[in-house]
Amino acid sequence: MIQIDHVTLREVRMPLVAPFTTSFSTQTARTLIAVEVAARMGGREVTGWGECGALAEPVYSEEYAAGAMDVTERFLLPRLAQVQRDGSLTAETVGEHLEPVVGHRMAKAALEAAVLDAQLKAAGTPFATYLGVTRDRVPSGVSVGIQDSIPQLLDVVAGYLAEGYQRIKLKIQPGWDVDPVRAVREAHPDVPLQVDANAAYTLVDSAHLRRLDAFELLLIEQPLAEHDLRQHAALAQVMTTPMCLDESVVSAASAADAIAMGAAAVINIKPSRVGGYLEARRIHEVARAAGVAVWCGGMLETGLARGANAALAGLPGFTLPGDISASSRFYDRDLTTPYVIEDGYIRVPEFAGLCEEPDADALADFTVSERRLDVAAS
Ligand code: NPQ
Ligand code: MG
Repeated sequence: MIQIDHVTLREVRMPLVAPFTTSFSTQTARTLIAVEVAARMGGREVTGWGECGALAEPVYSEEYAAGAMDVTERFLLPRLAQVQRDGSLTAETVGEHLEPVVGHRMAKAALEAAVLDAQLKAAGTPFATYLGVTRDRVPSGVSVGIQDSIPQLLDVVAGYLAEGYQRIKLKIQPGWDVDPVRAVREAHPDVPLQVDANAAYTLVDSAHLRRLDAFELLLIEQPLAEHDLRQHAALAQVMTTPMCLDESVVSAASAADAIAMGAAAVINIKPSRVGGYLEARRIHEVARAAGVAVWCGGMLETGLARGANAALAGLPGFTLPGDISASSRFYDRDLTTPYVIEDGYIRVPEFAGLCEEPDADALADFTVSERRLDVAAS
């Protein structure tokens, strides 16, 4: 059992190495909430860390960083304070205890991750061992934003391939799709290539989207809106490119629905989007049972979550390279020792817990506001 004493929520703002443009925004910095849980376990004090994937604005999903901070303080922590009184709090029970709070999966995921990190650190157990993962490294892919021109896109892609990335993902949107994809495919005939639309199209665009079938893509990710499962199934009927869902899959149940409806041949699993690593593992099981491939997506994580994503991607059903890039893809300076790409792979961490203790100076330099919340006393 774990007893949380207090939690510190930090709003962290990390400049990006280059603007990252998708169909829903152009970002020059990553604002996220870092969660620090100070707890006692087995009479010992232990600290766990997690990060909330919500963006500063609700443009990728309905959650946003300031809202996640508020819901954590007002609704999530009071519930954990309540249940830990009878000594039944563990990382494995956080999800069910927070179930009565509807939605807010990214906020819940950050809290569950911090409690799990504390629990595993107290036990001296690496996350990979906890998951039963034996792989010591996972293939690394990279997400390439929308660029100002096709020559600029070709330069950027060539740079990532030179760094060793094994798979290229191109962000697309209406007006930036067939031509850039063709240019990259013609420049790199054998490179594993996929596209991500972040829900920028509708079924009206299906004839246009079918033109992407000519480029031997691994998959097309989330072409249609989050709730459009039937439409994704209809589009999958007319495209040869495998349909992959991201925003639409928020739980094991929604994964099962999408698979049953023929809306997903592949699933992008993001621990933050689905409420945490434990639900992510359940989605892995659902997909594997259905013969559906999965890969680990990215939310521009800092070192507080990037290593744990690599461990998750070590599970057997993760058969495609994930968006688990080197820290340098987005950050000149990370909160922990940066993750580096080695011969196209990211190493699965061997340290206890989900992440290293963040560097105090980096954390202080990137923290724009913080709130300490007492739990044991509340
Ligand atoms: C995706 N991730 O697969 C998301 C989109 C995303 C790596 O493409 C700040 C700025 C945070 C942009 C989180 C990737 C973001 C972001 C996620 C984009 O759909
Ligand atoms: Mg995506």
